[in-house]
Parts: sequence; C-alpha cells; structure tokens
Amino acid sequence: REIAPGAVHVPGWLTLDEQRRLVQACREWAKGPVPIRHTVLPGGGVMSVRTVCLGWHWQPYRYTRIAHDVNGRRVAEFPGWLAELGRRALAAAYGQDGSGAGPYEPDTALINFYDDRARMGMHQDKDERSDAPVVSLSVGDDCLFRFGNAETRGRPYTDVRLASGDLFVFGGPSRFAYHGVPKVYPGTGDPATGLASGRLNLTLRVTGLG
Ligand code: MD5
Ligand code: FE
Repeated sequence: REIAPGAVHVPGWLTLDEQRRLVQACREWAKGPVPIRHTVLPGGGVMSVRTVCLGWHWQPYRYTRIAHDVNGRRVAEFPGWLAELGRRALAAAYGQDGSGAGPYEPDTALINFYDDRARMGMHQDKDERSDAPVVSLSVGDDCLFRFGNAETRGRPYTDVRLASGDLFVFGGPSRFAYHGVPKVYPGTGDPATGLASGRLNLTLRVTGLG
C-alpha cells in the first residue's frame, strides 16, 4: 500500500454507496455556477480531461475564487461533508495519529472527468501554498496512474492501476512528486456507481490561501 514514503494507496476504500453519492454530487457540481470544462493552458494547449472546482478555482497556474477563464462566476463552496470524508481518508491511509499538527482542513477540490481518450501528462502540483497531503478518490473506469519522483519528470516511476473506489494519499516527501495518468481502461467501471463510462477523480487539497 505504501508506494513511496508518504504515498499510500488504499484499494477499494469507498463503499459503492459513497461512490454513488460522489457521482451524483459531481453531476450537480458539473452544471455550475462554473460548469465543467476543458482547461485551456497559457500556451494555448487544451487539457483532455474536463475539470470543475470547489472552494477555489484552479486556472493554470493559480487559485482564484472567481473563474475568470470560464464565466466570471464564483466557484461553489467546498462542502463540509467532503472535508469530513478527507479526514477519514487521511486516517485510513496514515492511521488515526498520522494527521500531523491539527485536523486536516481541505478547502478546495479539483474534480477531473476522463473520457476514453483523456490523459494527464506528468506534472507536479505546486500551486498550493501548503505542504498538507492531497487526497485522491477515483470512481468509474480503471486507469494507469504513474507515480514518479520529485526531481525529474522521467524515471524512476512506479505504475499503479487505480480502480473505482480507490483512495490515494500524497503527503510528506511524496507531496511534490511528478505524476500522471497515461491511460484509462474503457469499460472497466461498474455502472452501478451511476457512471456509465469514463473515470472521475476528485482531489482534496489545502490551498494555504485566505
Ligand atoms: C487524477 N489528478 O487521477 C490525478 C490524481 C491533478 C491530478 O494529478 O492534478 O488533478 S491526483 C494525483 C496527485 C495529486 C497531488 C500530488 C501527487 C499526486 N503526487 O505528489 O504524486 O486525475
Ligand atoms: Fe496532479
């Protein structure tokens, strides 16, 4: 389960009911106030995943309350029940005592939807002004998740297949490691989650912003 120091994979952590609740909630969040969309990068590239944010809006490469790059609306609040799920996730991955100084208080979620052809290239998540852990929850189709190292975009890396219900926590020395999603495996998800196709990933984060 520990892929690297601070990087913990907990397969099948979410119950089917919890997965259904997340799918249903994501369907609502996807509608707005800031609708789910393909993020456009400053260089003109368009991300193949579609993303909707809660709490803070991620526009490459900063967090704002207002989605200037979409429709100028304020993003939806980060709900308390999702923070509570994040605290339970941290306890499951690290143990009850592993939460560090104070309670885990995530204030933003990035929700990515992958269709059959979507990918995410190797990158680091370093737009947050906090080194608090990132909680990652997956629902729907399996994917190939590539977990690298904090020094280079390339090898060495560890490939892990993530499935529906899996929890992954990135903390400590793994928080700023390169990672990516080179492939989704179409048709591997259980439609009982409410997701007929594709993959949903939620990451809970502490931005460190006021
Ligand atoms: C995904 N999302 O499956 C991945 C899983 C993203 C993103 O990469 O930025 O939205 S989250 C993996 C992750 C997050 C933060 C830190 C690290 C991995 N890490 O240090 O390896 O859509
Ligand atoms: Fe990332």
